[in-house]
Amino acid sequence: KGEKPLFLSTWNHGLPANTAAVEKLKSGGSIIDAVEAGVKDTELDLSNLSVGLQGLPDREGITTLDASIMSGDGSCGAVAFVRQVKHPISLARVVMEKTPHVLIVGEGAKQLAIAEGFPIEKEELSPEAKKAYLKWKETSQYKPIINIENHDTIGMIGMDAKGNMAGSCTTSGLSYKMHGRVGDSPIIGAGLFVDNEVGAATATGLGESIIRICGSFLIVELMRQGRTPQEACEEAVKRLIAKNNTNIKDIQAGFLAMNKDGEVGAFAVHPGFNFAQATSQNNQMIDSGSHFK
Ligand code: SD4
Repeated sequence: KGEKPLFLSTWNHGLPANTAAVEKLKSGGSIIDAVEAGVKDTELDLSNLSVGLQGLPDREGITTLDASIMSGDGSCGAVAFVRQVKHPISLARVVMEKTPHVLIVGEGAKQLAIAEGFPIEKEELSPEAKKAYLKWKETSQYKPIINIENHDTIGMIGMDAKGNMAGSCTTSGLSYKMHGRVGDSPIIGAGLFVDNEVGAATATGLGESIIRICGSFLIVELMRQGRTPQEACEEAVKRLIAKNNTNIKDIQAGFLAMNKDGEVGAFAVHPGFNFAQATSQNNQMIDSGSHFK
């Protein structure tokens, strides 16, 4: 059915991320190397205000990062509420490969980064983030705005030519969140889930709404029961809407999925969600369908 290798990544920055992932595979890297290299590209993208240290800060003016990585054999690692680390995805990989744990947060994650020789960056907002933060402080209104300020998390899922799957997800989370808030991206099963026997899924959008339904795990389990990736994504969106019904017009969330045959699916609550799909020859943006039109 589908072509392998195959990569799916959220939003426009998914294009260069997919390119980096495909290159990594071509140069002999593993599928885990590929999904790490892919989103590292986004973590360095200064134009992206929702991923990496250039991301918009929380209410206190501090940028804190969340990331997770998972392999199709069930190995996984994540970090949350991390400061001053440029590549939280690589730190998540350290958690997966070098510790007996799955999730390490905050100061402990920074200590791990230091122990592993990660550079610790100066805590300083980028000029663009600072400008946006100061403007936000004038009113300090917190309301998640769909598809405008909170839409740039990168979630990537991929499969190599042999059918091994992996995924990665990295974000600065929602802008102007409460200090210490953690979203879906570092929560295995919410922002990311991968199982070589079935398929993989990742999420973007309002993390709280995604955690509530264990979105990515739900999609993989629906595929295990025989749904196509597209049907599974649509069902997850339906479930999300049912569980977040009171304020659904303010909530955007989108899901990406692939199964082990290389079939793909994508669906969102509202219009505006797009993703990049790459094989070794091809890399293109696709608009996802949505529940509300
Ligand atoms: C979060 N899911 O922290 C992230 C935000 C996001 O695209 O996906 N933006 O809730």
